[in-house]
Amino acid sequence: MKQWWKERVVYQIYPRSFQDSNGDGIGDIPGIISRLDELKDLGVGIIWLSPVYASPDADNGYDISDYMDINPKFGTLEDMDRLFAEAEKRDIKIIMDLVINHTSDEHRWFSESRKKDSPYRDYYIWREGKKNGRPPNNWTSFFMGNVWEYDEQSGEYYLHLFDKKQPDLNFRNPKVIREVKDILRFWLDRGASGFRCDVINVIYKTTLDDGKRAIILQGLEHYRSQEGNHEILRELRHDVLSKYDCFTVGETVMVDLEDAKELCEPEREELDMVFYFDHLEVDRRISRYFPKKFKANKLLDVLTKWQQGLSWNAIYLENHDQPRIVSHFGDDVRYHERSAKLLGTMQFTLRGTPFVYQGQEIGMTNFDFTGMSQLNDVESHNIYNLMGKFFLPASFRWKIIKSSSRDNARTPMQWSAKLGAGFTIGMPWLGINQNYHTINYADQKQQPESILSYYKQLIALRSSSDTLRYGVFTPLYSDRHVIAYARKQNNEQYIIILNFSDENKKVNYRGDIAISNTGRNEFHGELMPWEAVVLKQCDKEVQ
Ligand code: ISL
Ligand code: CA
Repeated sequence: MKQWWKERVVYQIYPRSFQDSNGDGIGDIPGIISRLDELKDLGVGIIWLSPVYASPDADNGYDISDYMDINPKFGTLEDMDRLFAEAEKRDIKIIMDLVINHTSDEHRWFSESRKKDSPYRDYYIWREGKKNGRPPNNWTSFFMGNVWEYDEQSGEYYLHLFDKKQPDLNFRNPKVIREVKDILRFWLDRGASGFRCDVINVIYKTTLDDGKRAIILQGLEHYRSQEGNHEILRELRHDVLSKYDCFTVGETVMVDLEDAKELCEPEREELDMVFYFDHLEVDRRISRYFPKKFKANKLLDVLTKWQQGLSWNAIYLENHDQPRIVSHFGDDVRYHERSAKLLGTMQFTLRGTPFVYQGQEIGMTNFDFTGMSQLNDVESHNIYNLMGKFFLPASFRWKIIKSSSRDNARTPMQWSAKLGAGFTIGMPWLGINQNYHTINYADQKQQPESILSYYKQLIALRSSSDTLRYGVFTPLYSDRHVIAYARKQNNEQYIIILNFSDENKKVNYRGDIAISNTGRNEFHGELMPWEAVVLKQCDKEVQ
Protein backbone atom coordinates (compact mmCIF):
# COMPACT_ATOMS: atom_id res chain seq x y z
CA MET A 1 0.00 0.00 0.00
CA LYS A 2 1.22 3.50 -0.81
CA GLN A 3 2.03 5.74 2.16
CA TRP A 4 3.69 9.15 2.39
CA TRP A 5 6.40 7.74 4.64
CA LYS A 6 7.34 5.26 1.92
CA GLU A 7 7.85 8.01 -0.63
CA ARG A 8 9.87 10.54 1.33
CA VAL A 9 13.56 10.49 2.17
CA VAL A 10 14.45 10.67 5.86
CA TYR A 11 17.45 12.62 7.13
CA GLN A 12 18.79 11.88 10.61
CA ILE A 13 20.02 14.84 12.62
CA TYR A 14 22.33 14.27 15.58
CA PRO A 15 21.67 17.69 17.06
CA ARG A 16 24.85 18.31 19.00
CA SER A 17 26.95 17.82 15.87
CA PHE A 18 24.75 19.43 13.23
CA GLN A 19 24.91 23.23 13.50
CA ASP A 20 25.86 25.48 16.39
CA SER A 21 24.12 28.87 16.40
CA ASN A 22 25.54 30.57 19.49
CA GLY A 23 29.23 29.72 19.57
CA ASP A 24 29.18 27.34 22.55
CA GLY A 25 30.48 24.51 20.35
CA ILE A 26 27.28 22.46 20.62
CA GLY A 27 24.79 22.12 17.79
CA ASP A 28 21.31 23.37 18.68
CA ILE A 29 17.73 23.78 17.48
CA PRO A 30 18.12 27.32 16.06
CA GLY A 31 21.09 25.88 14.16
CA ILE A 32 18.85 23.18 12.67
CA ILE A 33 16.29 25.80 11.64
CA SER A 34 19.00 27.75 9.84
CA ARG A 35 19.82 24.69 7.71
CA LEU A 36 16.31 23.62 6.72
CA ASP A 37 16.70 25.16 3.27
CA GLU A 38 19.75 22.99 2.62
CA LEU A 39 17.77 19.89 3.58
CA LYS A 40 14.92 20.92 1.33
CA ASP A 41 17.38 21.48 -1.49
CA LEU A 42 18.74 17.96 -1.00
CA GLY A 43 15.24 16.52 -1.34
CA VAL A 44 14.61 15.55 2.29
CA GLY A 45 10.96 15.01 3.27
CA ILE A 46 11.29 13.84 6.88
CA ILE A 47 13.75 14.63 9.66
CA TRP A 48 14.51 12.12 12.39
CA LEU A 49 15.75 14.15 15.30
CA SER A 50 18.00 12.30 17.74
CA PRO A 51 17.08 13.18 21.35
CA VAL A 52 16.82 16.85 22.25
CA TYR A 53 15.10 16.30 25.60
CA ALA A 54 16.37 17.34 29.02
CA SER A 55 19.29 15.05 29.85
CA PRO A 56 22.52 14.96 31.85
CA ASP A 57 24.09 13.57 28.63
CA ALA A 58 25.73 10.46 30.05
CA ASP A 59 24.84 8.88 26.68
CA ASN A 60 24.35 12.07 24.66
CA GLY A 61 20.65 12.46 25.27
CA TYR A 62 19.74 8.75 25.17
CA ASP A 63 19.44 9.19 28.94
CA ILE A 64 16.39 11.39 29.40
CA SER A 65 15.59 13.27 32.60
CA ASP A 66 12.42 14.96 31.31
CA TYR A 67 10.55 13.74 28.20
CA MET A 68 8.51 16.91 27.93
CA ASP A 69 11.28 19.45 28.07
CA ILE A 70 14.28 20.43 25.96
CA ASN A 71 17.94 20.25 26.93
CA PRO A 72 18.95 23.92 27.46
CA LYS A 73 22.10 23.23 25.40
CA PHE A 74 19.79 22.77 22.41
CA GLY A 75 17.24 25.50 23.16
CA THR A 76 13.72 25.65 24.53
CA LEU A 77 10.27 24.24 23.85
CA GLU A 78 9.55 27.46 21.96
CA ASP A 79 12.53 26.77 19.69
CA MET A 80 11.14 23.30 19.12
CA ASP A 81 7.73 24.72 18.19
CA ARG A 82 9.46 27.06 15.78
CA LEU A 83 11.32 24.10 14.27
CA PHE A 84 8.04 22.23 13.71
CA ALA A 85 6.52 25.32 12.10
CA GLU A 86 9.52 26.15 9.89
CA ALA A 87 9.82 22.55 8.77
CA GLU A 88 6.13 22.41 7.95
CA LYS A 89 6.44 25.54 5.79
CA ARG A 90 8.93 23.57 3.70
CA ASP A 91 6.82 20.43 3.71
CA ILE A 92 9.32 18.60 5.90
CA LYS A 93 7.93 16.34 8.63
CA ILE A 94 9.73 15.56 11.87
CA ILE A 95 9.91 12.34 13.82
CA MET A 96 11.20 12.28 17.38
CA ASP A 97 13.46 9.75 19.06
CA LEU A 98 11.47 7.76 21.59
CA VAL A 99 13.83 6.37 24.22
CA ILE A 100 11.66 4.45 26.66
CA ASN A 101 13.58 1.32 27.55
CA HIS A 102 15.32 3.42 30.18
CA THR A 103 15.40 6.93 31.60
CA SER A 104 18.28 8.85 33.10
CA ASP A 105 19.00 8.09 36.76
CA GLU A 106 18.40 11.83 37.15
CA HIS A 107 14.77 11.54 36.02
CA ARG A 108 12.32 12.52 38.79
CA TRP A 109 10.71 9.05 38.57
CA PHE A 110 14.01 7.41 39.39
CA SER A 111 14.85 9.71 42.31
CA GLU A 112 11.43 8.83 43.74
CA SER A 113 11.90 5.19 42.91
CA ARG A 114 14.99 4.99 45.10
CA LYS A 115 12.68 5.25 48.13
CA LYS A 116 11.41 1.78 48.91
CA ASP A 117 7.87 2.82 49.82
CA SER A 118 7.38 5.29 46.95
CA PRO A 119 4.58 4.79 44.38
CA TYR A 120 7.37 5.12 41.81
CA ARG A 121 9.34 2.15 43.19
CA ASP A 122 7.74 -0.13 40.59
CA TYR A 123 8.58 2.17 37.69
CA TYR A 124 12.00 0.49 37.60
CA ILE A 125 13.33 -3.01 38.18
CA TRP A 126 14.65 -3.46 41.72
CA ARG A 127 15.88 -6.73 43.24
CA GLU A 128 17.80 -7.94 46.26
CA GLY A 129 21.23 -9.38 45.64
CA LYS A 130 21.91 -13.09 45.96
CA LYS A 131 22.74 -14.51 49.39
CA ASN A 132 26.43 -14.77 48.49
CA GLY A 133 26.54 -11.03 47.88
CA ARG A 134 26.37 -11.33 44.11
CA PRO A 135 23.99 -9.34 41.88
CA PRO A 136 20.45 -10.72 41.29
CA ASN A 137 21.33 -12.49 38.01
CA ASN A 138 24.13 -13.02 35.48
CA TRP A 139 22.94 -10.79 32.64
CA THR A 140 25.51 -8.65 30.83
CA SER A 141 25.00 -5.14 29.50
CA PHE A 142 25.04 -3.68 25.96
CA PHE A 143 27.83 -1.42 27.23
CA MET A 144 29.74 -4.31 28.86
CA GLY A 145 29.80 -5.55 32.44
CA ASN A 146 26.91 -6.52 34.66
CA VAL A 147 23.42 -5.04 34.27
CA TRP A 148 22.89 -4.50 38.01
CA GLU A 149 23.91 -1.49 40.07
CA TYR A 150 23.70 -1.54 43.85
CA ASP A 151 21.90 1.39 45.41
CA GLU A 152 23.08 2.24 48.93
CA GLN A 153 19.97 4.24 49.73
CA SER A 154 17.51 1.37 49.35
CA GLY A 155 19.85 -1.57 49.79
CA GLU A 156 18.80 -3.20 46.49
CA TYR A 157 20.06 -3.43 42.94
CA TYR A 158 18.43 -1.82 39.87
CA LEU A 159 18.66 -3.18 36.35
CA HIS A 160 20.27 -1.26 33.47
CA LEU A 161 20.77 -2.91 30.06
CA PHE A 162 22.90 0.09 29.04
CA ASP A 163 24.97 2.42 31.26
CA LYS A 164 24.40 2.54 34.99
CA LYS A 165 23.09 6.05 34.46
CA GLN A 166 20.32 4.54 32.30
CA PRO A 167 18.03 2.49 34.61
CA ASP A 168 15.49 0.33 32.73
CA LEU A 169 11.82 1.14 33.14
CA ASN A 170 9.54 -1.67 34.31
CA PHE A 171 7.14 -2.39 31.45
CA ARG A 172 5.26 -4.94 33.52
CA ASN A 173 3.84 -1.92 35.35
CA PRO A 174 0.77 -0.49 33.51
CA LYS A 175 1.49 2.94 34.99
CA VAL A 176 4.71 3.08 32.97
CA ILE A 177 2.79 2.33 29.77
CA ARG A 178 0.35 5.11 30.66
CA GLU A 179 3.26 7.54 31.05
CA VAL A 180 4.58 6.52 27.62
CA LYS A 181 1.20 7.22 26.03
CA ASP A 182 1.27 10.72 27.54
CA ILE A 183 4.71 11.29 26.06
CA LEU A 184 3.55 10.15 22.62
CA ARG A 185 0.49 12.42 22.72
CA PHE A 186 2.55 15.35 23.97
CA TRP A 187 4.83 15.27 20.91
CA LEU A 188 2.20 14.29 18.36
CA ASP A 189 0.04 17.19 19.49
CA ARG A 190 2.98 19.56 19.17
CA GLY A 191 3.61 18.54 15.58
CA ALA A 192 5.62 15.31 15.46
CA SER A 193 4.80 12.91 12.61
CA GLY A 194 6.04 9.79 14.31
CA PHE A 195 8.85 8.20 16.25
CA ARG A 196 12.09 6.34 15.86
CA CYS A 197 11.80 3.94 18.78
CA ASP A 198 15.08 3.24 20.52
CA VAL A 199 15.89 -0.43 21.31
CA ILE A 200 12.16 -1.01 21.23
CA ASN A 201 12.21 -4.82 21.13
CA VAL A 202 13.91 -5.24 24.52
CA ILE A 203 11.64 -3.16 26.74
CA TYR A 204 9.72 -6.08 28.27
CA LYS A 205 11.58 -8.46 30.56
CA THR A 206 9.65 -11.73 30.90
CA THR A 207 11.67 -13.16 33.79
CA LEU A 208 14.83 -12.19 35.62
CA ASP A 209 16.25 -15.73 35.62
CA ASP A 210 19.92 -16.28 34.86
CA GLY A 211 20.78 -16.23 31.16
CA LYS A 212 22.39 -19.06 29.19
CA ARG A 213 26.17 -18.63 28.97
CA ALA A 214 26.93 -16.23 26.11
CA ILE A 215 29.84 -14.12 24.88
CA ILE A 216 27.70 -11.02 24.54
CA LEU A 217 24.36 -10.04 26.01
CA GLN A 218 23.97 -12.93 28.40
CA GLY A 219 20.29 -13.00 29.41
CA LEU A 220 19.01 -11.81 26.02
CA GLU A 221 16.56 -14.72 25.72
CA HIS A 222 14.58 -13.27 28.62
CA TYR A 223 13.92 -9.91 27.00
CA ARG A 224 14.43 -9.94 23.21
CA SER A 225 11.14 -9.53 21.29
CA GLN A 226 8.98 -11.11 24.01
CA GLU A 227 5.23 -11.58 23.67
CA GLY A 228 4.73 -8.93 26.37
CA ASN A 229 6.75 -6.54 24.19
CA HIS A 230 4.49 -7.19 21.18
CA GLU A 231 1.42 -6.55 23.31
CA ILE A 232 2.74 -3.17 24.42
CA LEU A 233 3.49 -2.13 20.84
CA ARG A 234 -0.04 -3.06 19.80
CA GLU A 235 -1.49 -1.15 22.73
CA LEU A 236 0.49 2.01 21.94
CA ARG A 237 -0.57 1.76 18.32
CA HIS A 238 -4.21 1.11 19.08
CA ASP A 239 -4.66 3.67 21.84
CA VAL A 240 -2.50 6.53 20.54
CA LEU A 241 -0.58 6.26 17.27
CA SER A 242 -3.50 5.11 15.12
CA LYS A 243 -5.32 8.33 16.01
CA TYR A 244 -2.67 10.42 14.22
CA ASP A 245 -1.21 10.55 10.70
CA CYS A 246 2.16 9.24 11.77
CA PHE A 247 4.55 6.30 11.48
CA THR A 248 7.09 4.46 13.62
CA VAL A 249 10.43 2.92 12.87
CA GLY A 250 11.78 0.68 15.57
CA GLU A 251 15.44 0.24 16.30
CA THR A 252 15.30 -3.49 16.90
CA VAL A 253 18.44 -5.09 18.26
CA MET A 254 19.62 -8.64 17.62
CA VAL A 255 16.59 -9.43 15.45
CA ASP A 256 16.39 -12.05 12.76
CA LEU A 257 13.91 -11.91 9.89
CA GLU A 258 11.23 -13.88 11.76
CA ASP A 259 11.43 -11.52 14.74
CA ALA A 260 11.32 -8.50 12.47
CA LYS A 261 8.23 -9.74 10.64
CA GLU A 262 6.39 -10.07 13.91
CA LEU A 263 7.42 -6.54 14.82
CA CYS A 264 6.53 -4.74 11.62
CA GLU A 265 4.35 -6.63 9.16
CA PRO A 266 1.31 -4.38 8.60
CA GLU A 267 -1.31 -6.88 9.80
CA ARG A 268 0.41 -7.10 13.19
CA GLU A 269 -0.30 -3.40 13.84
CA GLU A 270 2.85 -2.88 15.86
CA LEU A 271 5.63 -0.88 14.14
CA ASP A 272 5.75 0.35 10.53
CA MET A 273 9.40 -0.45 9.86
CA VAL A 274 12.44 -1.69 11.72
CA PHE A 275 16.16 -0.97 11.67
CA TYR A 276 18.03 -4.28 11.66
CA PHE A 277 21.80 -4.66 11.57
CA ASP A 278 22.43 -7.72 9.37
CA HIS A 279 23.63 -5.83 6.30
CA LEU A 280 26.17 -3.80 8.28
CA GLU A 281 27.45 -6.94 9.98
CA VAL A 282 28.46 -8.86 6.85
CA ASP A 283 32.09 -8.01 7.58
CA ARG A 284 31.88 -8.44 11.36
CA ARG A 285 31.85 -11.34 13.79
CA ILE A 286 29.69 -11.30 16.95
CA SER A 287 29.70 -7.52 17.17
CA ARG A 288 30.86 -4.31 15.56
CA TYR A 289 34.19 -4.63 17.34
CA PHE A 290 35.42 -7.76 15.53
CA PRO A 291 35.93 -7.23 11.79
CA LYS A 292 36.25 -9.83 9.05
CA LYS A 293 36.71 -9.63 5.28
CA PHE A 294 34.00 -7.95 3.21
CA LYS A 295 32.47 -10.01 0.41
CA ALA A 296 29.98 -8.37 -1.92
CA ASN A 297 28.08 -11.62 -2.56
CA LYS A 298 27.49 -11.96 1.18
CA LEU A 299 26.05 -8.45 1.19
CA LEU A 300 23.68 -9.28 -1.67
CA ASP A 301 22.54 -12.44 0.14
CA VAL A 302 21.66 -10.43 3.22
CA LEU A 303 19.96 -7.67 1.24
CA THR A 304 17.95 -10.23 -0.69
CA LYS A 305 16.80 -11.96 2.45
CA TRP A 306 15.44 -8.71 3.90
CA GLN A 307 14.22 -7.15 0.66
CA GLN A 308 12.17 -10.22 -0.12
CA GLY A 309 11.32 -11.12 3.46
CA LEU A 310 9.70 -7.92 4.70
CA SER A 311 6.92 -6.08 2.94
CA TRP A 312 8.66 -2.76 3.65
CA ASN A 313 12.23 -1.97 4.72
CA ALA A 314 14.00 0.91 6.43
CA ILE A 315 17.13 1.39 4.32
CA TYR A 316 20.09 2.88 6.15
CA LEU A 317 23.86 2.66 5.89
CA GLU A 318 24.82 5.03 8.68
CA ASN A 319 23.56 6.38 11.97
CA HIS A 320 25.05 7.90 15.11
CA ASP A 321 26.15 4.44 16.37
CA GLN A 322 27.97 3.20 13.28
CA PRO A 323 31.24 4.04 11.57
CA ARG A 324 30.87 6.11 8.39
CA ILE A 325 29.84 3.94 5.45
CA VAL A 326 32.53 5.23 3.07
CA SER A 327 35.14 4.19 5.66
CA HIS A 328 33.36 0.88 6.26
CA PHE A 329 32.20 -0.61 2.94
CA GLY A 330 33.88 1.97 0.69
CA ASP A 331 37.47 3.11 0.10
CA ASP A 332 37.87 6.47 1.84
CA VAL A 333 41.46 6.88 0.63
CA ARG A 334 41.84 6.08 -3.06
CA TYR A 335 38.22 6.13 -4.23
CA HIS A 336 36.56 8.35 -1.68
CA GLU A 337 34.19 10.11 -4.00
CA ARG A 338 33.34 7.22 -6.25
CA SER A 339 32.81 4.67 -3.51
CA ALA A 340 30.65 7.10 -1.51
CA LYS A 341 28.52 7.56 -4.61
CA LEU A 342 28.33 3.81 -5.19
CA LEU A 343 26.98 3.29 -1.68
CA GLY A 344 24.41 6.03 -2.20
CA THR A 345 23.38 4.38 -5.47
CA MET A 346 22.74 1.16 -3.59
CA GLN A 347 20.76 2.88 -0.85
CA PHE A 348 18.39 4.73 -3.18
CA THR A 349 17.74 1.77 -5.45
CA LEU A 350 16.68 -0.68 -2.76
CA ARG A 351 13.04 -1.10 -1.82
CA GLY A 352 12.19 0.80 1.35
CA THR A 353 12.33 4.19 3.02
CA PRO A 354 15.87 5.62 2.77
CA PHE A 355 17.41 7.11 5.93
CA VAL A 356 20.41 9.36 5.29
CA TYR A 357 22.58 10.28 8.27
CA GLN A 358 23.95 13.83 8.47
CA GLY A 359 27.25 14.12 6.61
CA GLN A 360 26.68 10.94 4.61
CA GLU A 361 25.54 13.10 1.69
CA ILE A 362 29.02 14.67 1.49
CA GLY A 363 30.92 11.44 2.16
CA MET A 364 32.13 12.29 5.65
CA THR A 365 34.68 9.75 6.89
CA ASN A 366 35.59 8.18 10.22
CA PHE A 367 37.33 10.46 12.72
CA ASP A 368 41.03 11.31 12.57
CA PHE A 369 41.59 11.12 16.34
CA THR A 370 44.85 9.68 17.62
CA GLY A 371 43.99 8.68 21.20
CA MET A 372 41.26 7.85 23.68
CA SER A 373 41.39 11.26 25.34
CA GLN A 374 39.85 12.77 22.19
CA LEU A 375 36.81 10.49 22.41
CA ASN A 376 33.56 11.25 24.21
CA ASP A 377 31.44 8.11 23.64
CA VAL A 378 30.58 6.23 26.84
CA GLU A 379 30.45 2.88 25.00
CA SER A 380 33.96 3.36 23.55
CA HIS A 381 35.43 4.19 26.94
CA ASN A 382 33.68 1.26 28.65
CA ILE A 383 34.91 -1.18 26.02
CA TYR A 384 38.44 0.21 25.99
CA ASN A 385 38.62 -0.12 29.78
CA LEU A 386 37.14 -3.60 29.77
CA MET A 387 39.69 -4.78 27.20
CA GLY A 388 42.34 -3.37 29.54
CA LYS A 389 41.12 -5.69 32.30
CA PHE A 390 41.98 -8.60 29.98
CA PHE A 391 45.50 -7.22 29.57
CA LEU A 392 45.08 -6.56 25.86
CA PRO A 393 47.83 -4.20 24.65
CA ALA A 394 46.90 -0.54 24.28
CA SER A 395 47.81 -0.47 20.58
CA PHE A 396 45.39 -3.33 19.85
CA ARG A 397 42.63 -1.76 21.93
CA TRP A 398 43.03 1.52 20.07
CA LYS A 399 42.89 -0.23 16.69
CA ILE A 400 39.56 -1.80 17.60
CA ILE A 401 38.11 1.46 18.93
CA LYS A 402 39.38 3.47 15.96
CA SER A 403 37.52 1.43 13.38
CA SER A 404 34.33 0.87 15.37
CA SER A 405 33.77 3.70 17.83
CA ARG A 406 30.44 5.45 17.69
CA ASP A 407 32.30 8.77 17.72
CA ASN A 408 33.27 8.06 14.11
CA ALA A 409 29.80 9.24 13.16
CA ARG A 410 29.55 11.97 15.76
CA THR A 411 32.22 14.46 14.72
CA PRO A 412 30.67 17.81 13.73
CA MET A 413 29.05 18.33 10.35
CA GLN A 414 31.51 19.77 7.82
CA TRP A 415 29.61 22.69 6.36
CA SER A 416 32.51 24.66 4.90
CA ALA A 417 36.30 25.07 4.75
CA LYS A 418 36.15 27.98 7.21
CA LEU A 419 37.64 27.67 10.68
CA GLY A 420 35.28 25.49 12.73
CA ALA A 421 34.03 23.90 9.49
CA GLY A 422 31.05 26.26 9.47
CA PHE A 423 29.73 24.19 12.37
CA THR A 424 30.79 26.55 15.18
CA ILE A 425 32.76 29.69 15.82
CA GLY A 426 33.61 28.31 19.26
CA MET A 427 35.34 25.23 20.62
CA PRO A 428 33.49 22.17 19.25
CA TRP A 429 32.26 19.65 21.85
CA LEU A 430 33.96 16.87 19.85
CA GLY A 431 36.92 17.30 17.49
CA ILE A 432 36.23 18.23 13.86
CA ASN A 433 37.80 15.93 11.29
CA GLN A 434 40.63 17.92 9.69
CA ASN A 435 39.60 16.69 6.26
CA TYR A 436 36.87 19.39 6.37
CA HIS A 437 39.22 21.45 4.22
CA THR A 438 38.55 19.08 1.33
CA ILE A 439 35.29 17.39 2.34
CA ASN A 440 32.64 20.00 3.06
CA TYR A 441 29.14 20.99 2.08
CA ALA A 442 29.83 24.49 0.71
CA ASP A 443 32.42 23.28 -1.82
CA GLN A 444 30.30 20.33 -2.88
CA LYS A 445 27.27 22.53 -3.37
CA GLN A 446 29.20 24.42 -6.06
CA GLN A 447 30.48 21.30 -7.81
CA PRO A 448 28.14 19.44 -10.19
CA GLU A 449 30.28 16.29 -9.87
CA SER A 450 30.33 16.22 -6.07
CA ILE A 451 28.93 13.52 -3.82
CA LEU A 452 26.31 16.00 -2.65
CA SER A 453 25.18 16.79 -6.19
CA TYR A 454 25.03 13.08 -6.93
CA TYR A 455 22.85 12.48 -3.85
CA LYS A 456 20.49 15.16 -5.10
CA GLN A 457 20.26 13.39 -8.44
CA LEU A 458 19.68 10.04 -6.76
CA ILE A 459 16.91 11.45 -4.60
CA ALA A 460 15.31 13.13 -7.59
CA LEU A 461 15.50 9.89 -9.57
CA ARG A 462 13.88 7.90 -6.80
CA SER A 463 11.19 10.54 -6.31
CA SER A 464 10.31 10.45 -9.99
CA SER A 465 10.06 6.68 -10.25
CA ASP A 466 7.32 4.47 -8.87
CA THR A 467 9.41 1.48 -9.92
CA LEU A 468 12.34 2.53 -7.73
CA ARG A 469 10.05 3.20 -4.78
CA TYR A 470 7.63 0.32 -5.03
CA GLY A 471 9.01 -2.12 -7.63
CA VAL A 472 9.85 -5.71 -6.82
CA PHE A 473 13.46 -6.54 -5.91
CA THR A 474 15.23 -9.45 -7.62
CA PRO A 475 18.88 -10.43 -7.17
CA LEU A 476 20.63 -11.02 -10.51
CA TYR A 477 24.32 -11.68 -10.00
CA SER A 478 27.04 -11.62 -7.37
CA ASP A 479 30.67 -12.52 -6.79
CA ARG A 480 33.19 -11.36 -4.20
CA HIS A 481 33.33 -7.88 -5.69
CA VAL A 482 30.31 -7.24 -7.88
CA ILE A 483 26.58 -7.38 -7.27
CA ALA A 484 23.63 -6.79 -9.56
CA TYR A 485 19.92 -6.66 -8.85
CA ALA A 486 16.74 -5.52 -10.54
CA ARG A 487 13.76 -3.44 -9.57
CA LYS A 488 10.70 -4.06 -11.66
CA GLN A 489 7.14 -2.86 -11.93
CA ASN A 490 4.67 -3.20 -14.80
CA ASN A 491 6.68 -2.76 -17.98
CA GLU A 492 9.59 -0.90 -16.47
CA GLN A 493 12.78 -2.30 -14.99
CA TYR A 494 15.98 -0.94 -13.50
CA ILE A 495 19.16 -3.00 -13.29
CA ILE A 496 21.65 -1.89 -10.67
CA ILE A 497 25.27 -3.03 -10.97
CA LEU A 498 27.84 -2.21 -8.30
CA ASN A 499 31.58 -2.89 -8.28
CA PHE A 500 32.94 -2.99 -4.72
CA SER A 501 36.58 -3.21 -5.78
CA ASP A 502 39.46 -1.19 -7.15
CA GLU A 503 39.72 -3.34 -10.28
CA ASN A 504 37.88 -3.30 -13.59
CA LYS A 505 35.17 -5.97 -13.79
CA LYS A 506 33.11 -7.44 -16.62
CA VAL A 507 29.40 -8.27 -16.43
CA ASN A 508 26.76 -9.45 -18.89
CA TYR A 509 24.51 -6.44 -18.87
CA ARG A 510 24.21 -3.64 -21.38
CA GLY A 511 21.83 -0.78 -21.81
CA ASP A 512 20.83 2.80 -21.37
CA ILE A 513 22.01 4.56 -18.27
CA ALA A 514 19.55 6.09 -15.80
CA ILE A 515 22.39 7.22 -13.54
CA SER A 516 26.01 6.27 -12.92
CA ASN A 517 28.70 7.46 -10.52
CA THR A 518 31.19 7.98 -13.37
CA GLY A 519 28.95 10.14 -15.53
CA ARG A 520 28.87 7.70 -18.43
CA ASN A 521 25.95 7.63 -20.89
CA GLU A 522 26.22 4.10 -22.23
CA PHE A 523 27.23 0.82 -20.72
CA HIS A 524 28.79 -2.07 -22.62
CA GLY A 525 29.56 -4.48 -19.81
CA GLU A 526 32.84 -3.24 -18.32
CA LEU A 527 32.85 -1.60 -14.92
CA MET A 528 35.60 0.70 -13.71
CA PRO A 529 36.83 0.47 -10.08
CA TRP A 530 34.03 1.26 -7.62
CA GLU A 531 31.71 2.00 -10.50
CA ALA A 532 27.93 1.96 -10.03
CA VAL A 533 25.57 1.92 -12.99
CA VAL A 534 21.81 1.93 -13.08
CA LEU A 535 20.32 0.77 -16.37
CA LYS A 536 16.75 1.45 -17.36
CA GLN A 537 14.74 -0.86 -19.59
CA CYS A 538 11.18 -0.38 -20.77
CA ASP A 539 8.45 -2.32 -22.58
CA LYS A 540 9.68 -5.15 -24.75
CA GLU A 541 13.13 -5.36 -23.20
CA VAL A 542 11.59 -6.40 -19.89
CA GLN A 543 10.62 -10.07 -19.89
O1 ISL B 1 25.45 -0.98 17.32
C1 ISL B 1 25.28 -1.40 18.43
C2 ISL B 1 25.62 -2.77 18.84
O2 ISL B 1 27.02 -2.91 18.88
C3 ISL B 1 24.79 -0.56 19.49
O3 ISL B 1 25.35 0.71 19.51
C4 ISL B 1 23.28 -0.48 19.47
O4 ISL B 1 22.84 0.17 18.34
C5 ISL B 1 22.85 0.26 20.65
O5 ISL B 1 23.37 -0.29 21.73
C6 ISL B 1 21.39 0.61 20.76
O6 ISL B 1 21.37 1.93 20.39
C7 ISL B 1 20.47 2.87 20.88
O7 ISL B 1 20.27 2.82 22.27
C8 ISL B 1 21.37 3.20 23.08
C9 ISL B 1 22.07 4.47 22.63
O8 ISL B 1 23.29 4.58 23.28
C10 ISL B 1 22.28 4.49 21.14
O9 ISL B 1 22.86 5.70 20.74
C11 ISL B 1 20.95 4.26 20.51
O10 ISL B 1 20.97 4.39 19.11
C12 ISL B 1 20.83 3.37 24.46
O11 ISL B 1 19.75 4.26 24.44
CA1 CA C 1 24.98 25.95 20.60
